[in-house]
Amino acid sequence: MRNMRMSLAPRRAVAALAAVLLAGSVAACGNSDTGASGGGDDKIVLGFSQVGAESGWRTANTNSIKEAAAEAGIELKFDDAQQKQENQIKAIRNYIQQKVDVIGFSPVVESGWDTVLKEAKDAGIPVILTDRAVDSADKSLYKTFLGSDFVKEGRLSGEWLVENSKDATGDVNIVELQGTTGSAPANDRKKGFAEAIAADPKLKVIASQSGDFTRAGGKQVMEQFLKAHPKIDVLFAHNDDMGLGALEAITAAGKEPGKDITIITIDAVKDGMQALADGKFNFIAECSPLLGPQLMELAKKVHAGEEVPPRIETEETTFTQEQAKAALPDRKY
Ligand code: GYE
Repeated sequence: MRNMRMSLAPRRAVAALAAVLLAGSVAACGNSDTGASGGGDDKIVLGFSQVGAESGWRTANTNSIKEAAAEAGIELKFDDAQQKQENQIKAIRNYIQQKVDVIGFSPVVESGWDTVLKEAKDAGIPVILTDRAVDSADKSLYKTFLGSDFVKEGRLSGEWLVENSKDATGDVNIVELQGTTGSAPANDRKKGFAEAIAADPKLKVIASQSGDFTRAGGKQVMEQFLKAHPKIDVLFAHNDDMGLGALEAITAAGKEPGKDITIITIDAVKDGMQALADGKFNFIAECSPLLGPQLMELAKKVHAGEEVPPRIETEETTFTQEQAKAALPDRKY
């Protein structure tokens, strides 16, 4: 008897709770229905996990995303992971818990995302990759990847060097400042560049190290390169910021950037373009950070359950010193 009474009471409580919850969810549905037809609050909520604030490119990218979200009427939850994968995983788990509508995400490194992406998938939350790729074999863990072709950027940089080293006699010694270790742009830019310069055996990479995509990193590693290698002919930096940091080290070592050492970088942010126009850099392969508007379009589409292409590539160009001078006055970032 006692047992029965005890088991009945909770059952009734559970039923009552279920009724309340059901009523609540019906009411919620009702609200969002009226919202769709009558101007209520049915905003799409996008949780975005950003890599960090390591470079001019990243700042422009963050601004583009924030502005585009406001323009598209999308509620943006934004987290800066300070270039740490564990912070990104934490942010994504928070978004899952908060039941956001869509998760957007620029992965700091390529590996190690399967578990958390699976959690998002199981929760029924679509994920959009922007800017950087993941190496997950299971492509169903995300809806699409919007961003640049980093291998191409590396290749275009290498091809320019091959073309402009034709008259050089003897070895051309190249040092390389890599981006963040394990990141898609560092892996791919290195690969594309190496493939292109293989066309000319006198082009030799004599040192290659990560400067973590930052000015401070670029300066510090370039100082080491200059100490260790008396003859450096070319610097290939995986982004403008590392190249800009390296400029300080080169000048401090009594060398003239752009003349004694040819400098090739990637991104084409304003400060990089200024250095190119000033003759301190020699060539930049562009990488566009203005991904916000396309990201918002994609967020709307995946939220509506529409099919989207699995890969969307950003359009970009390259700049010589003369082209930088012409483009600089209109450069927005
Ligand atoms: O080139 C660099 C930034 O992932 C394309 O990250 C991006 C890279 C960009 O820190 O400046």
